[in-house]
Amino acid sequence: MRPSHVDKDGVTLGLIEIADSIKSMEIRGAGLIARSAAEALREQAQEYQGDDLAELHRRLEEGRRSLISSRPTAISLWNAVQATLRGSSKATETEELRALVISNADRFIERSSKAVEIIGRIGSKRLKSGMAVLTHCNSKAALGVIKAAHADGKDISVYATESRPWRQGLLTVSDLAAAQIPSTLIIDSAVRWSMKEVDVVLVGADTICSNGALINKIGTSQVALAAEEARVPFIVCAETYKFSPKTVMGELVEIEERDAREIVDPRELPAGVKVRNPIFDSTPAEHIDSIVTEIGVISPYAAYEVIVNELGQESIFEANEG
Ligand code: RUB
Repeated sequence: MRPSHVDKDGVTLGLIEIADSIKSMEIRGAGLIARSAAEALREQAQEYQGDDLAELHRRLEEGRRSLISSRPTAISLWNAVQATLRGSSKATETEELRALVISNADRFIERSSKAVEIIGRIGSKRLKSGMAVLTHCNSKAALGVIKAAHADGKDISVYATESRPWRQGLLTVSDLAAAQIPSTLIIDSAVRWSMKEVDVVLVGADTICSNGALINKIGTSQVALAAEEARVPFIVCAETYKFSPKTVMGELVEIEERDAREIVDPRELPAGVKVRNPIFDSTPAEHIDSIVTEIGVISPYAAYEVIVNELGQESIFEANEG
């Protein structure tokens, strides 16, 4: 009889729950998705107490596939899973494999959390007292910069977009309120209207392509255009594991499209009307002033170097393998 905390394939219910929560967006935001995936694989390795090496490999592979397929756009998820399983094919005993996955996962989670902290410190140097920041959706990395500036005693205020249809802007203003940072919530279509009062735009990233394009919450590209028109700097806050080795190998980023019912109840629509719900978009490098990463402030055109130097040739080879 199989234990109650694993499914018929030996995948832990904890991992299945995490993959389901990523899919349903209970776990959301590219950084958190990545850390949760590493944690799920860690648990998968820890749970297996047998000594069949092939069986542990099989369980990890099942878990890997189910996590990777949970959401298609954020490369942070793929990078986290690859980093957690890196070197596993060389393990010759179950104990060695278990220990490797656990230590890889711990290292990824620690580095990822630290990266957000460092980005906060670096990015806050770009904010001066009295500045108004506009942010889109709900990005821990972007909010980390705002909070770090506030903690340094700077007087910062924030315009937060509602971010339809999931309204992550409400999370953003709650988070800011908890940190006692004044914020103003606006509907997405009020971005251009607000830009005259904004000094800088800070957004997060789901993926940064090798050509420097940013993939982030739908509407980000419109925010960038409005910022450019008003000569307001558009700055991206992104950990290096948001950069995509897959794009180096020519792969295009899949833009997730979700159920139309997230936008509108079909009963409200006349017959025959189609609804589309793409939830990310691409902002070309030319509209981006800089990217704040944990290794410093870079130009979007340095994305390729970040992928090669920080994620390594190995990740580019793995990306080629699929
Ligand atoms: C979230 C989103 C965020 C990035 C970066 O989209 O687009 O800007 O994921 O977030 P969703 P972070 O709500 O659909 O996951 O900086 O927290 O990683």
